[in-house]
Order: sequence, then structure tokens, then C-alpha cells
Amino acid sequence: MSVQENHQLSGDFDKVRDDIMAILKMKDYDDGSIGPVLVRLAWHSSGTYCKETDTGGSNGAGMRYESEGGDPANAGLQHARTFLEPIKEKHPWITYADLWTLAGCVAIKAMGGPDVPWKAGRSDFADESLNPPRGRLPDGAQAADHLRHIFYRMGFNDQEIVALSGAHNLGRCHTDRSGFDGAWVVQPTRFSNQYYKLLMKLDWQKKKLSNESAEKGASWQWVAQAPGADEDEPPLMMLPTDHSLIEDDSFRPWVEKYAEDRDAFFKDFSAVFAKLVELGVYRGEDGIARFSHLEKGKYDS
Ligand code: ZEM
Repeated sequence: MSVQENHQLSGDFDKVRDDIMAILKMKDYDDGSIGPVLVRLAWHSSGTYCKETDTGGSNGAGMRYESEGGDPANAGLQHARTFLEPIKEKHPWITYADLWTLAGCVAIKAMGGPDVPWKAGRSDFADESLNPPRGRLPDGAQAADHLRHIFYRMGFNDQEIVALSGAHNLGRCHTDRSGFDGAWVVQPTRFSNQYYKLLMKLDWQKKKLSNESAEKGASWQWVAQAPGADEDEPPLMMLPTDHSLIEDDSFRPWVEKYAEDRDAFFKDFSAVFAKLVELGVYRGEDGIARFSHLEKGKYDS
């Protein structure tokens, strides 16, 4: 057993949490916080899970390798990984797979969101042979049927899809990453249910995007001026997938509920984000996660 495996459960996770908290504010980065991009890192490391084949998910930290890290769907997340590197250096016993998921949970809480239960024990792949194939993460240019295809594969239902989408209260789109442009809410470093309120309330219009964006698969998005904003301020935005939540008869009631009931959203978001970062993480009796159900059998014997 490696040194890493011996210590990865007994390390001081409270110290790691404190060190993550201490790097969240960054004046010159986006809206002054790296919290949103850390949340996206946790999500994209987990969102490759497929329940049929029991592959993908946060265990393994496959994004360290080109096949996953270089996926255009993960554009920009190299920044998140680099921001966390000093923390890994200071606490070398923590695995990347644990650090990336923990950082997302810490960031959610620090930005005013709910406590998300988090458990240690993920391991890091020794090479990229167990990495999931590309193409498992959602494409914002699509609509409700695509969201179902992607999130049902992970084992989520319609309510959970709408709750997870509320993460778009945080952060922004970057033309040089996804091709989409702008933030969903006025205060994108504050966790709230504004995303749902704005989806319901504003007069969203389709806007064509630049050729540079179109080349990344983002040919248009929804835009609306924030309430009370000057005309020269950049508008708020919604992805086609975000807006599809209010066009769909099964998704829409959940948008309405979360717009009206902040506490219900916080509670449901906490549960669903905790479920997300646990996908495909199977711990043995020693508390250390195995790689895939096949490998699990091998390790347990
Ligand atoms: Zn996102 N997301 N996402 N998301 N996401 C972006 C940014 C962020 C979709 C999507 O295409 C995009 C979830 C679900 C879905 C965050 C969290 C979560 C961006 C902008 C796109 C295009 C990337 C860029 O240009 O930098 C789609 C289609 C989703 C399907 C529902 C879920 C689930 C999330 C967490 C629970 C966050 C925090 C960001 C902001 C990142 C940042 O850098 O500010």
C-alpha cells in the first residue's frame, strides 16, 4: 500500500477546508472569486458517471490526463486545478479526487450556500486507461431531451436536474472557454435562488453570438437586461438548456417551486450535489474507494 493510501483518510481535512477558504477570494479573477470555477471542477469531475457501465465519476481524478483534461467540455478547468495545486503541495496525503470534490463543497458553503455532506476516500488513477470517454458532459446549446439523456445516465430524475441547474447562480460563461458569454445572475459569487426567479421573471430574448462562439458550438443564447440595470451594462444570460427548464412541462414546476422557496432549493441542492460527488465512489471496508465495479472485486478479494 502506498503512503498516500495510508494517510488519505486520517489527514486533517479541517485544515484543508481552511486553506481552500483562504484562496477563494481573488481580486483579478472574474468576479473576484475562484469559488464558481471550483464548483464547476467538482461537477465536471463527477458528471462523467454512467450507471449502466458503472464508469466515470469523481473517483480517479482523470482530468489530470489529456484524454479528460483536454476535453473541450473542460476548457477553463485547468485554472481551477492550478489554483488548488498549492493546497495539494501543502497536504500531499489528500488525493486529487478528494481535493477537487471537497473544494466544490467548501466553495458552495463559503459563497452563502448550504452545507454539502462530503466523504473522503477517493483514489487517483495511476494512468488514464480507466478514464471515461469524452462526450458525457452536457451541451448548453441543446434542450430538455438532451438534459434527460445526460442526467438520467448518471441516475438523476427531473427534480434533481432542475435542482442541479441552480448551480448557475454561480459564475459565468467565457467566450474563450464554452463560447457562451456572461453571467446568469447579478451577484454571481453569492449562492441563492435568483437563477430560478430570473428564469421566471425576465423577458428573455434570443441573441446570436459571434463567429468565434459559433465555432465552439455556441451560436446563440438567451439574454435579458437585469432589473434596474443601465442599457450599456452587459445583459444577463441563459443557456438554451437553462431556458428549456421553463419550456418543459415536467421541469417547469420545479423551477417555480425553487423560485418561491429558497429553503427547499438549498435543501434539495445540498442533497443532489452530495449525490453527484459520490457517483461511482465505492469504498472498501478500509474506507478507500476502488476503481469501477470490476476493479472493486479485484481489490476486495
Ligand atoms: Zn454549468 N456551465 N452546465 N453546471 N457551470 C457553465 C458554467 C458553470 C452546463 C453548461 O454548458 C455550462 C451544471 C450543469 C450544466 C457550473 C456548475 C454546474 C458554462 C460556462 C457552461 C457552458 C463555461 C465557461 O464558459 O466558462 C450545462 C449544459 C449544464 C446542464 C444542466 C451543474 C450540474 C453544475 C453544478 C452543480 C458553474 C459553477 C459554472 C461557472 C463556472 C465559472 O467559471 O464561473
